[in-house]
Amino acid sequence: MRCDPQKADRKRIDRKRVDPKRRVMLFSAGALAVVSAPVWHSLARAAVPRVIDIVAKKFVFVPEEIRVKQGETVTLRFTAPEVPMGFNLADFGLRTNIVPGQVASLELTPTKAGSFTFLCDVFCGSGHEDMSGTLIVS
Ligand SMILES: [Cu+2]
Repeated sequence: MRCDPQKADRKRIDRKRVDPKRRVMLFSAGALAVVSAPVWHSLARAAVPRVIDIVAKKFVFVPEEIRVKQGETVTLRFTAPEVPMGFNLADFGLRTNIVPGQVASLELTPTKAGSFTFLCDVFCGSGHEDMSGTLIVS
């Protein structure tokens, strides 16, 4: 491909024709995008709650102990590989059924610190009464 000297001159002239105000605006927009990128990145990360996977098995929740910070939003994600179960965290008014083959989710933002008991509230067999765990909010 040959370089057309007239075309190159035209390009040079076009570049000089860009309004200086527009050039400042474009530069400012670019600078703002670069400067704000880390802020947007951290906001996007903060908006996605931490996921805590909980498996409800006969007759235990795995893990039995969940630790979260007060004010931290987390997603509790449940599965039950064997039989239908329930999850009940009465202190925060949260409960769900956990059905084999499905994933149940609850969002939790603890507003108070302490140690709270959660339990299975769907009869699942001879060990059902002892099926509980602890949420520790610090
Ligand atoms: Cu049960």
